[in-house]
Amino acid sequence: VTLRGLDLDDIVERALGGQRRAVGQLLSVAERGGAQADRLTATLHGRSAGAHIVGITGPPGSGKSTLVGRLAAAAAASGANPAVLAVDPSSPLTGGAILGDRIRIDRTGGDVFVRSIATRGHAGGLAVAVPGAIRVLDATGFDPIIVETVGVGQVEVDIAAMADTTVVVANPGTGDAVQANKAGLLEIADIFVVNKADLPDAEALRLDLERMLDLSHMTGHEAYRGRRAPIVLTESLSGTGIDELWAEIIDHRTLLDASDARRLRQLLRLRAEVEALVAGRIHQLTHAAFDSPAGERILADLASGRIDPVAAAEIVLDEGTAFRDA
Ligand SMILES: Nc1nc2c(ncn2[C@@H]2O[C@H](COP(=O)(O)OP(=O)(O)OP(=O)(O)O)[C@@H](O)[C@H]2O)c(=O)[nH]1
Ligand SMILES: [Mg+2]
Repeated sequence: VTLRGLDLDDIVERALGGQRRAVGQLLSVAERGGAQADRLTATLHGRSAGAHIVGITGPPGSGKSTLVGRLAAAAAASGANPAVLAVDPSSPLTGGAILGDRIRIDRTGGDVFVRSIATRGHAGGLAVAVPGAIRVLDATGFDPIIVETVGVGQVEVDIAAMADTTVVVANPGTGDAVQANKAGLLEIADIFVVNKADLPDAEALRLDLERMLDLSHMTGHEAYRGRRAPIVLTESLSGTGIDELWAEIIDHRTLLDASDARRLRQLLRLRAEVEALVAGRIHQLTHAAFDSPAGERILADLASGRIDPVAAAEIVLDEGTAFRDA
């Protein structure tokens, strides 16, 4: 199997040897999906170094990219080897925003490895492409892996499911606390960041968040009921509060490591990835079935009333592989 004329195994070897260009090529494979991505998964599964995965989510424009650039720089300064994955979960419309992200991050992140991935067009979507990309970065020695996603509905909850530590970003004077509450973000946040704390009412937002957390008893991932998510005030433009945020992330990591929670989260992640792979395959199988002569017969039988839709679904599930391979 080749990647633009290059051998995948060769690229894997060079990526494992630390060549960043090769890492980038593997990320492209994971992003595209398909047979090559499947082979990459088979090659890299079992080579996980157990990198800490930090998810950063929040509303558009809340300063996530600026924050992530600072955070990655702080991680690197402490001796870690961070990578940043900026996930574009949505439509071609936002495609341009990501390039902007990359430029901003590069400016503050120095030598940090930064990569944007778009998941439109990927058969398994975000739920397959992002774990694939994380697997590449983990196996090739990056730790922590910081995943930035624009907060658009369900996606941020999905990203939280992929992270060991989820950081939810909010801004003063925006009603973000109420929004976060409505979107179910209070439940998924392990750490809150009030970014743009240089703006008025940052302290008021902190109090709002504290009150909501106290009232709702929603304190981070389920395994941590009883721990109230810390709230860190940051000014990403100047870098104020970033060291404190990095310290809170390390604290949370230590907390996870001290219990079974880290392993449990890993199992949940793998399960979610397999579920997404199965869903993707069933999708493909169904299409293949109806594009085949047998599928046309099923449709004709449905139309004439010889079989009902439930029976047709059973036939596709039972014999779909044969249809596909025919
Ligand atoms: N005043 C102030 N502005 C900030 C701060 N952090 C970021 N900004 C500004 O907020 C704007 C958005 O910053 P980004 O880092 O692109 O925000 P984002 O959340 O990544 O945006 P999207 O990826 O488009 O959702 C930029 O103009 C930043 O300069 C801060 O701490 N204070
Ligand atoms: Mg951004």
